[in-house]
Amino acid sequence: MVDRLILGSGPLVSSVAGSLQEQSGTVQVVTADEKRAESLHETGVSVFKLDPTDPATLERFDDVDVVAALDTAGEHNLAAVRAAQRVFPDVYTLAYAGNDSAIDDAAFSAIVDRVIDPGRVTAQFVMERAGDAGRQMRQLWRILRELDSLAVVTHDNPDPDAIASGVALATLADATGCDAEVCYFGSINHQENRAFVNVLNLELRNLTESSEVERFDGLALVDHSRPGVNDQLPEEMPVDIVIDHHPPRTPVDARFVDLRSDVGATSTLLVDYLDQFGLDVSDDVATALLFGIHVDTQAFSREVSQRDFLAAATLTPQADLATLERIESPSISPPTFETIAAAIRNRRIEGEILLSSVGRLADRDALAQAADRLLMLENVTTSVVYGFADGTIYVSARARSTEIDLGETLRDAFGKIGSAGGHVDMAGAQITMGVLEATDEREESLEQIVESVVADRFLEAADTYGGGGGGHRPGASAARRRRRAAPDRRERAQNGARRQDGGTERRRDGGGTERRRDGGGTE
Ligand SMILES: [Mn+2]
Repeated sequence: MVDRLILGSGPLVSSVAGSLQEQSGTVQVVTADEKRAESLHETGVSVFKLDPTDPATLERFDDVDVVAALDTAGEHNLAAVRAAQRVFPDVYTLAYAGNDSAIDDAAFSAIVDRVIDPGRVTAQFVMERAGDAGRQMRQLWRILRELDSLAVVTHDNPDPDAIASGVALATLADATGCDAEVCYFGSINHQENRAFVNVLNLELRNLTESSEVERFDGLALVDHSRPGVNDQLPEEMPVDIVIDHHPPRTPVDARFVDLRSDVGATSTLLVDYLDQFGLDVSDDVATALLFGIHVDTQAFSREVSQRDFLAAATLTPQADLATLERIESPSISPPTFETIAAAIRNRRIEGEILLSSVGRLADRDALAQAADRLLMLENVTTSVVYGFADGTIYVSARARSTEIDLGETLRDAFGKIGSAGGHVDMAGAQITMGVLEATDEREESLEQIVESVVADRFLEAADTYGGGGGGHRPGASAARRRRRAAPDRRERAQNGARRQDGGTERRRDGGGTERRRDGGGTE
């Protein structure tokens, strides 16, 4: 039995036969070229030095699965396929059309099951790289080539998408001879993000001073687009490269700008560049990028595009899914566990709103996680968890109701006494306690103060702003009616809050980002 019969002479015959050798099944080459036959024989390929266009030659084979006629000359391939079809009438045939225009395309495709047209393949390859689509890639390449070193800065308290994009851009830079380092301000606190960095051996530099960036030849921003907004760089710092998927609020100034808000993750854009550059990345980087897309699109459910799926598909063969599994279910630190426990224990429910004070905070990132968990409770559509540390009250809120706009509600409740902001479905606030903590040593009363400051104000604002309070509150239904009557505002709030933050509070960037981003730090 011969699985694959390869007919003809030329370099394609050798390369295809060589590759097929490594797969299961048998490969048989028939070529009239003596030299080709010899060299193939030396590499261990089974070869007959015979005329492949003669049916009598092919009769010695049976059970052929596929015939590939790969001679340099198209007309030889046509003749070979004709011969093969006489001997094996039902076999699947592939043929290389060759470079000569002497043969008629139509005749070719009438006979052969699948024609390989080198002109079309080459044109497509060239168009992808020399056409409009390749313009960005070439420009990026040129800038990277110019720079000796590059600081790739993520947004503060980077999430997996920012980290993975940074690492991928550094890989691109390295390939052009530019020495790149991925840098960030803030911290990586969430256990999942820490596991992500550690397990995948991602090299990141934690910056404390913006002057540390000055020793680099160039500056790139990933997953955000302006210096000084969601990073600690001076606003006027010149930027060489911006790659981001958040729509900018103001024009972005850099030598190279790639802002595509129609994709779900910056990692997707980086996969595109890696592909266009023809670069292979390490398994760790592939895994990181896949995780970045996974997290930012909330497992391909939120703001996901065809490009995100394609990028993920490209990464999947290389990505280590077992490692991803380990990252996704990291162990939780005892203080975080305690905070979640306290939040569950201390919960009170007003309609569909769950409020819980956790008291003094050991780990601020635990707050966001507690709010996430408590939102899972039956009949609860909004969770608000708060605690205090270092003279500041921290609030983390989550909603799964479409009736309430958390960002607006928190701004309304705490904007005047602190900083607040965020998205429709997740938001945060912080309120400086000022003299309160200093004058009162007793924790019990502190907690009472926190309770009245946070819970009362939130409920009041929710009445005016949302209706997440559910049916029992008379104001809520009125607010609901108002909201329904004004769908424009609603829509704007949703789009705006979700997308214009220049970084968003992804669940996994934990309280860190929430506190900086949603805490009034945005424009
Ligand atoms: Mn992102």
